[in-house]
This record gives sequence, structure tokens and C-alpha cells, in this order.
Amino acid sequence: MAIHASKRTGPILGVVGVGAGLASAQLISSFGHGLHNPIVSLGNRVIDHVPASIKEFAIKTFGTSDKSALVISISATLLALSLLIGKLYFSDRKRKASTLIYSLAALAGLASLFDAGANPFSLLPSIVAGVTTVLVLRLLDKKSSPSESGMKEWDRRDLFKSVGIIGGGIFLATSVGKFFQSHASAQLQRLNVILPKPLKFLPAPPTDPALTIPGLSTLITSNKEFYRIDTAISVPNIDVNSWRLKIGGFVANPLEFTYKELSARPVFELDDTIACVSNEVGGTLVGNARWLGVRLDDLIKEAKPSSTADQIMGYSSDGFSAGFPLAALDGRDAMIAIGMNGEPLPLEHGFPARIIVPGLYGYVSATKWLTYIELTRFDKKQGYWVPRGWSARAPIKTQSRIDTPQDGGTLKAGKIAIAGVAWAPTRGITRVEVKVNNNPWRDATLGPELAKTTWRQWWIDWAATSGPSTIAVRATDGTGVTQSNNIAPPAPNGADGWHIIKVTVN
Ligand SMILES: Nc1nc2c(c(=O)[nH]1)N[C@H]1C(S)=C(S)[C@@H](COP(=O)(O)O)O[C@H]1N2
Ligand SMILES: [Mo]
Repeated sequence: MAIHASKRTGPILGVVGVGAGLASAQLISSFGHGLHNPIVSLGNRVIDHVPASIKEFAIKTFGTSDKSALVISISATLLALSLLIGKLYFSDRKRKASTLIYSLAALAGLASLFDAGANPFSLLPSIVAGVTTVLVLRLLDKKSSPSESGMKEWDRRDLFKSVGIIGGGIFLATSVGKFFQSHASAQLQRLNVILPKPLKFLPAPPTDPALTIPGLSTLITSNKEFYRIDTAISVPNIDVNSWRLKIGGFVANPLEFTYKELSARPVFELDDTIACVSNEVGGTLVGNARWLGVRLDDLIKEAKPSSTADQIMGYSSDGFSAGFPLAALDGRDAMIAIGMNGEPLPLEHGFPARIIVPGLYGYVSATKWLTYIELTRFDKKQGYWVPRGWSARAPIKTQSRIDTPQDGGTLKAGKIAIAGVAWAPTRGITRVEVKVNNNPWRDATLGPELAKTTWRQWWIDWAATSGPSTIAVRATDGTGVTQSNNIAPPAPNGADGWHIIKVTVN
């Protein structure tokens, strides 16, 4: 029985064809390093070319899921193009359809060549995607017959069978691809890592005030809740066994470590709050963890940097880089971290190793999936975000945040707790004050200080009376400097200003 070709059949078959192409690309890309899913490569190029203002916009609008938003937009664009391809192909404009397919494949191929670790084989997934799409469309076309209306017709059963088989193929290719990817996966290797023990463990953290103050951030942020910021669309899947950390550049004694060698060195624990430069006043791109790692200054000393070097640049397996002054190794506990809150670094947070430098924003220091440390000069090399408009040097600014009550919230009159966190690594926090409406600033109670590098919780009681209220917070750091209300946006070197919220009391 023939179905009358509906206007919709062609476009839908276009989606089937492109879907088959992408599934075969996914399968191929699971076979080797440097082979990427074309959607990922296209996404990478978009990320590379976004100016700071758009990055800020994306983080503000989509939060930490800014990359899902990107992948969804690319996928939606591809979907629209697949519908168009199907429409063209099955209304006898095959030439146009094929040209469109091959142009898309060429674009994705070109994009893949700019991926970190790209080689000529990186073109393969895009080529396979293009060829598979055309072959599948051709096959579906062979099953059709022309109709009077000029549109193609298919035998309904035959078409369902073919689409079913192709669908099965798509499913199989994607699953096999996923299997191979996860089989060699860092996830499994990470589970097998046994972290080395530090010479001296830090004392267990004191009872967490957050236990009794609902809404207050916990003293230590769990790995699961820790914010994540990076340019990687898919988390790098590093094989620990072949992973190497090299230290080179302007050094007399270049070094190289395997994961085993690195973790056999003396390790120490560090309580440190890291923050993203994109964090708005009152924002959540900040977290506090107990890191475990190897002293960075020891390693750099062993490499014997030349006197001309003034910058340490960390590079990750995915091409990201972050540089900070060699002079920042002033005795502070900078480390190559391999552990986070008692676990090997989670994949999202840089497994197998990353840099942590207390007091510096992540984008100039905290390279995840670290593979190379280069001693270089500020006038020679710039880290990833610097040519994109962010400052080359970026110490973390003193910030304070009200966690509870929430901005815009409605409260019942009576005694309530105003509470939050304040941080100024490596200076420490010595005072937090709260101002309600036009009342004078009042000193908040400070929570435990794990280290000068960590945030401190703070809280204060407030006898809330009905009506609208404005609450502001400001912190004083260990050098005696109190936050001014000089409002600055995140770009180019970190947001500034008091966190001010509005609530309504009934
Ligand atoms: N490889 C890599 N490392 C990176 C980044 C990145 O994009 N790629 N982003 C940096 C930025 S901007 C920040 S704020 C911190 C965030 O670390 P987290 O995701 O573990 O919280 O990682 C830094 N390290
Ligand atoms: Mo960041």
C-alpha cells in the first residue's frame, strides 16, 4: 500500500538521515583521542569566540548550565537544517540538499581541527557524518516512487521497516560509542584511585553553624554542590595511566611526572575558597573545599626557573590555559590538587590534577585537567581569558553575601536570622557588618575560621517589623580594609560592592 507522500514525510526523513550521520560520528569519535562529536567541536568554536560580555550574559542567564543552552541551540539549528535537507532531497532538489549536507560537514570538520589535541584524523567524524547522511537519504529515496503531485511516495510498511532499521542502527551506534567511551573511562579509573595520606591531617572541621541556621551555606561545600565553570562542553576523559604532568618553559631542569610519581610526593591538605571572576555580587560561583595536593613552590623550585620568567601558566588537556605571577608563590599554600573533600578530584573539577592558588580567581590560576606547567613571561604569553577582555592579574576581591533571607522574599514579623558568608582569601575575614534600612551598621557574629584562605560564615538576629526592608552586608578583611560600595561588574577583574537585598515583612 502506498502512502500519499505528505508534505511532512520528506523533512522527517531528513532528520532520520542527519540523525544517522551524527550517530555514526558519535561512534567514530569514541575510538580515539582528538576525535570529537561534530556538535561538540562546533560548540567549542562558539565558546572560543564569545567576548567577555556574552560569557557574562550566558552565565547570568543560564547559570552553570550555560553549556547545555549552547548545545541545545546548536542541536535546534541542526534540527531545522535537517528538516530543510529532507524537504529539498525528497522534492527532487538532491543537489541542493547534498551541497547543504557537505557544507555542514565541512564546517564541522573545520571546527574540529581547532579542538585541542586535533590531528588530521579529527576530520573523520564529520566526514563520516556527511557521507552516512547522504547514503541513508539515498537508500530512503530508492524505496520511493514518484507520484503525480511531484512528491515522493513510499510503501508505508516498507518505509516504516527501513526507518525502524535505521533507528535501531542509530541507537546501536550511539550505545556502542558510549560503551567504548566509558569503558576506557576516567570515571572507572578515578574510582580505583587511592589518595596518598598527608604527613599531618588538618583537624576535622568544627560543628557547622549551618546545621542550626537554615539557608546558611555549609562551612565546606560538598563536591556535588560545588559550582562548576569551564569551557569544556564534554568533560575531558583523561586516562590516568598515560597522563603526564610536564613542567617546562624557562627552566633549567624540566620535569615530568606520572600520576603515581606525583601522588608519591609529600602531600598536604589546604582549606581554600575558590571563586569565579564572573561571580556577581551575591552570586553563587564560589565554594570552599578541603583540597589535597603537592606543594607547587617545591615543584617549581626543582625545575629551576630562569630569572627572566615572571609567569606560571597551567595548560589543560582541552587547550584551556591560566597564568599567574611567579611571585604569587610567596609562601602561600599553592598546590597541584589531586583530592577534593576526601575524594580524588571529581571529573568535573579536573581529574586527575588541577592547580589551586589561594587568593587568585579561577580563570588565572585554577587550571583543571592539568597537563603542562610553563614558566614564561607576561609579555610573551596570555592565558585563555586574557585576550578575551579579562585582566591578566586578578586577585580575589573581598566579598560578602547574604544567604538568608532571600532577596525578594516575604517574612513573618519577629526574630529572624540574617546570615551568609564572606571571603577574602588569603587575607581572611575579621569583621562582618549588617545594615537594615537606615539603622546603623551592626556587627555580625563570625563563624569558625578554618584558614585565612577560606570564607567565614556570619549571622545576626533581626527583630523584623512589618513593611518593606533593605538589608546590606559588608566585610572587613585581615588587612583592616572594609568593603566600599564602589559597584563594579564582573568584567574585567571581579565584581565589587555590597550585597543588598530587599524583603517584605508581614
Ligand atoms: N581546564 C580548565 N580549567 C579551568 C577552567 C576551564 O575553563 N578549563 N575554568 C577556570 C575557571 S574560570 C574557574 S572559576 C575554575 C572553576 O573551578 P570549578 O569548576 O572546579 O569550580 O576553574 C578554572 N579552571
Ligand atoms: Mo571563573
